[in-house]
Amino acid sequence: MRINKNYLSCIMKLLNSYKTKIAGVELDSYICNASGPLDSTLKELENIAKSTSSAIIMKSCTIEPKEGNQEPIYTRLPLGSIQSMGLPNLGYQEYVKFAARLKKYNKPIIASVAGLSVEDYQQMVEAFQNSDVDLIEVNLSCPNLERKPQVAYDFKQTEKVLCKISNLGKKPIGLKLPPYYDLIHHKQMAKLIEKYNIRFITCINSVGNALIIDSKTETPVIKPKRGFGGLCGDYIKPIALANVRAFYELLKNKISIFGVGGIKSGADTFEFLLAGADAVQVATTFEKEGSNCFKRINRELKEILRKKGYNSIEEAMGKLKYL
Ligand code: RRO
Repeated sequence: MRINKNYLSCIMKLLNSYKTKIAGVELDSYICNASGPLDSTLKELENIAKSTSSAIIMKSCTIEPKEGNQEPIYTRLPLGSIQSMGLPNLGYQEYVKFAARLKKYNKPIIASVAGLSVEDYQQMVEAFQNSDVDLIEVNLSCPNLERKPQVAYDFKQTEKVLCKISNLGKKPIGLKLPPYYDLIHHKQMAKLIEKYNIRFITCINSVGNALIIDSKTETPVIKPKRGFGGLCGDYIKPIALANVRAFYELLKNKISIFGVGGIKSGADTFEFLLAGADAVQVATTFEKEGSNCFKRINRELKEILRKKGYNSIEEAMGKLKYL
């Protein structure tokens, strides 16, 4: 009987060793999609639900449906992409309905809200607090709206939003943050995160207002904002890692961290794990490769962990060694 119990506990340990949690919500694996590509329609979200993405993260939404920016808005690059989608989405009420339809897949559902005003954020967070989603990611960092600066670069404006959204219900709230380049900014944001009981963060959104020029045509490669758009992929991985690490050092054990930016392999994922991410989101690689990428990256990560002698995700989390 005792042997059986031990055997059972070993099996359970093994099964749980690749699971993780974001703000107390269990994810079956370390890897899921990111809000952005291929997650705007119910069909796309069902495709994610049926894949091995460990969560279903929905496209950032606004109060009213939005068509997005004028084409061309997305260009693949040798090491990633540049895009200025302009928040194309069906309006938040559709995503509230989608959450109810997606519940049957028994996978955490994460809403993403991107208000055009403080009141918008409040209205949408309230609606998702009363919906079937498990977590609410508040996008404070879309770089692609004309005349709408990224909220999270303005700490006063950020506080106004947090003040309105932090007490609307029990579902954990997270913030999708832009890349910060100075350590004082991580500190300022960390203070607000603690003050308003933010339970998770997503680091980082695309690096905003990058410019890629095609020397043949002598033009930018995308049209909106005279070619200024969000840079994604390999180009931004070091910035994403630094942001994950900086917030991990400031807030470890207090919040969960999603890493995102340039994850295309198990090796990239392992770096985010060492930096302190509780899970990672995949955007550019998902757009390029489709939903099989989640399985492949997960397999590669498990292989790296096995080769290095780590028995679980937890064992390696945050364990960056210093020189
Ligand atoms: O839709 C977009 O243009 C977009 C959004 Br909402 C975002 O958060 N980040 C980004 O790079 N693009």
